[in-house]
Amino acid sequence: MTTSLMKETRILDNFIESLKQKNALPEDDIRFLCNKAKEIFSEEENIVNVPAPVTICGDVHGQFQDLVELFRIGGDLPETNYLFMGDYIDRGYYSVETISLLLAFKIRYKDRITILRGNHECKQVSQVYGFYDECIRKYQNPNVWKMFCDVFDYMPLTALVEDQIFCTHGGLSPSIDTLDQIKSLDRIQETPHEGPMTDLLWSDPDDRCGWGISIRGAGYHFGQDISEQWNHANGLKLTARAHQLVMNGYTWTHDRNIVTIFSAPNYCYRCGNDAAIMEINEHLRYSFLQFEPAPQTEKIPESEKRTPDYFL
Ligand SMILES: [Mn+2]
Repeated sequence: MTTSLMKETRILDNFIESLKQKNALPEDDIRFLCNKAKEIFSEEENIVNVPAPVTICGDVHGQFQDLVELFRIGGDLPETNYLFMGDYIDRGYYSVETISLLLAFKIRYKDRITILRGNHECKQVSQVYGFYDECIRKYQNPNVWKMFCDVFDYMPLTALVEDQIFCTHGGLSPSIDTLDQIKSLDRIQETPHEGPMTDLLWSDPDDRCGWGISIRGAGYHFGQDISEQWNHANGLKLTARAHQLVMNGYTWTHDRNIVTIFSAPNYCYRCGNDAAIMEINEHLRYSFLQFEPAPQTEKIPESEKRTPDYFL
């Protein structure tokens, strides 16, 4: 290992240790993290090929103690490989620490952790749902928020586990029939208001057949016929996604063509739901690990608890 790499490894290990103690990093350290993360993300394709075994995770939403609990339940990096499907920020009280730790892990063990973009990882949403205010509260200026938002534009949109499990934050798109169409999207940009990239981050499965307008204001509803056709046409066993609160932490829909995984227990510190992660072993067999909220070491003030918005 070269001296500079050894130095970088030491710096990152220190960041990770400090973050695990729930200390937000100074602005200069965040700049270092963001620059490195951008370099790594920009080398990744729109569809990241992920080997099994891997543990697939859904929304985290700034619930930092619960993310630490997730790693305790699921196993530490780099011994356990992880695939996160977006929505690291907003809602919870510790978005800065959450996204910092995930980026530090990405830089330290880039082949062991895949980090996809969620619909919250953009300026427009994170300005309104908590991340912006948290950055101002912790740093007294918007620099850190801007740096993170810049990184969000580089995050990959989807992943493919062993060519058989397709993963994305929201769901499918009427403009996308094949995986090849995702590969050709120009993703390095702010999430647009509409179009294929937006649909991947915003859509939801629905009981009704075909495509429907989403009440979220972006993306679409898609029925079981769409999911079956998508998985069949692309040789997939399953499509995994996050994006919706589910009380058990995971739920099957569309005759097991779709699985939803949600990894923020007691979402918004008040929904009373379990969280789950999905372990995929080397034979592509899956099992779910459910977990409850980590004990809060400090009380979240009522004023900081946000009302859950099931549409985002
Ligand atoms: Mn979401």
